[in-house]
Amino acid sequence: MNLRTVSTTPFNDQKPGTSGLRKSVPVFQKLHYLENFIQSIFDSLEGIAGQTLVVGGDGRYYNREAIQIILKMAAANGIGKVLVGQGGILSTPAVSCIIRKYQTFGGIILSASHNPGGPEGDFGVKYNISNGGPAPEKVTEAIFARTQEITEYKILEAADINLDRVGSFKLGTMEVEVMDSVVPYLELMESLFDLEKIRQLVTGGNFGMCIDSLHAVTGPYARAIFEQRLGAKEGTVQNGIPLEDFGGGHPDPNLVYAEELVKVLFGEDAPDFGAASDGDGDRNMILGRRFFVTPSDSLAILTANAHLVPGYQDGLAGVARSMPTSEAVDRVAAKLGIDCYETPTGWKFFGNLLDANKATLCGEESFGTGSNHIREKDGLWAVLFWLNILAVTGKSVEQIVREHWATYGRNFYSRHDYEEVASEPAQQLITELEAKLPTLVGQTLGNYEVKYADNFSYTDPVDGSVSQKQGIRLGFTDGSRIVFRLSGTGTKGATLRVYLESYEPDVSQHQRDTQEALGDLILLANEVAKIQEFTGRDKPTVIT
Ligand code: VG1
Ligand code: CO
Repeated sequence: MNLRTVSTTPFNDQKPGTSGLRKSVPVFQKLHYLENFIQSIFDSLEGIAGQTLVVGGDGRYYNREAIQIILKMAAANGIGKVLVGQGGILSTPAVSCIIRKYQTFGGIILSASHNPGGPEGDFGVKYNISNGGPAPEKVTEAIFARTQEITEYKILEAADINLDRVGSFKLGTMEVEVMDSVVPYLELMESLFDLEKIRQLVTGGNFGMCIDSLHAVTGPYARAIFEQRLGAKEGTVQNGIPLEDFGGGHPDPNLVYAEELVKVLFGEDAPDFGAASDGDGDRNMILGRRFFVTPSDSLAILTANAHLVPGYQDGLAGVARSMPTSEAVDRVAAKLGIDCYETPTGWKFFGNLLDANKATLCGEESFGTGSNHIREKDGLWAVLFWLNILAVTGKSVEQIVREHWATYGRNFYSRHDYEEVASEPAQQLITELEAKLPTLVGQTLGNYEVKYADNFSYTDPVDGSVSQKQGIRLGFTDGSRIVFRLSGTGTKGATLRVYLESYEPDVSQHQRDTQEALGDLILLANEVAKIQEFTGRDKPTVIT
C-alpha cells in the first residue's frame, strides 16, 4: 500500500452554502475536485489525527465512488477509524445520531438533499461536527479558505473496501467499520416514542397510511420502522428502495414533487395519513386525508402537543424557528411560557441553541422539523411524532390542525420559488430592494402599513457570532410579513424565494384558500421587488 501525495491547484468555487458544498456530478468528477475539498476539511480540523469519523450518504449517483476516495484519503491523513453505513447508505439524521452515540470527532455526509441525482444531477458534501450538527460558519469558512490555497492532497493507493458487508476492515493503519445503517437510528426512535401505542393504531384496522420515500435514503429506515417494527402492512412504504437517480424524480417532499403520494392522499379512498421525506431523509411532509399540513403549522402543533409524547413529556426548554418560518409556533411558545428563537435559514444555526438547552424543538418552513435528540432535522422523527399524537388523541390530522387554528388563530403561509432564474438580475433584485428599505418604513402599500423593513441580522445568543444579510423582511402593522432571499443550495443560476404570511384570528375565515387569503400580499411582493421585471417570470415555479 502506497501513500501518495498529489499536487493540485485550487478551485475557486468550493464555498459551502446553506448546507454543505453542492455541485453537479460532472463538477465533482473533475480531476481533484472532490479530493481538494476533502483535504481542505481534514486540513482545517485541528486534532483530527487518530480520531473517528462517520461517513455515509443518501445513495445517489457517485456516492460509492466518493466514499472509496474519502476512505483512502482519511487513511492517508492519519484518521484512526471510520464508521460507514452498509452500502454507503446513511441518512443525514442517522449520521447525526451515530456521531453522538459513538462520540466521534465528526462526520461527512454525501448528499445534495432534495436536489435531483444521477449522472447529470447533483452531488454534495457536508461536514458535521462532534455535536452531530452541521459545521457552523466559522468552520465552513475555514474549509473554504483552505480550498483557496491548497497545493496537495494525500491518498492511499489501495483496493476498494467492500461496503456491502457489515464488519471491520483495515485500510493501511486505519480501521473501517461497515455498520448497519438503520439500527442505531431505530433504537433512538424507540427511546422517544410510544411505539406500542402507534403499533396499535397502525394495526387496529381503522387506520390507513402511506409513506413515500421517493426512491431516496429513507426507504430502508421507513420499511424497518413502519412495516417491520410497527406492523404496518407491506407496501405501506412506497418507492422504498434507494436508487442512484431517485427514479428520475426530484426527492423533495412537497405538493409538487411528491405528486404520487399527493394523488393517493387526495384520491377517492384516501388513507388517514401520508408522509414523504427528501433525498437525505431530513425533511418531511405530513398529509392527512385530503389535507396538507404546512411545515410551519406542523412545528407549532408538535410544540403544542409535545407533552403527549414520551420523549418530551417533561416539557420543552424552548423552541426555535428559522426567520422565514411562520410565527405560528411563536403563539404556542407564548402560551406555554417558553422562549422562541428566530434564526437564519439553515439547520446549523440551531446547533448552539440545542447544545445550550435553550431550545428543544426546532423547525423550518422548508419541511424541516427536529429536536434535541440529534443535531439535524429529522424526517421520520416528525412522522413518528405525528403518529404518536394521532395514537394518543384518536383524532384525525385535519381535526388536530383545525382545533389548533381555533385555539391559536391561523397563520396563512406560503412560499413562492422562482427556480433557476439568471443570477445577476436576481442579485440585483435583492440589492435594489435593500437600498429601498429605509424609505419603506411607515409607508402604506395597498392595505398594508410597513412596520419594519430590514435585512435580517442574527446574533447567536450562545457564542455571540453575528450572521448578516440573511433575508429581506417587510413586516406590516397587522402582523403580515413578506420575506425575500436567494437560495444557498441551488446549483443552477439563482433561486428567489418569497415567503408570505398573514395572521387570521377569526375561525370563520380559516377554511379560506391560502393563495387567495395571501392574494394581496402576493401582488404587493411582486410590485415592491419587481419580481417579474428581474426574473422574467410571471409566476413562481413551485408554490408550497
Ligand atoms: C434550503 C431551505 C433551508 C434548508 C436547506 C437545507 O436552503 O430553504 O431551510 O435548511 O435548504 O435543507 P436554501 O438556501 O436553498 O433556501 V436540506 O434538506 O438540503 O438539508
Ligand atoms: Co435534506
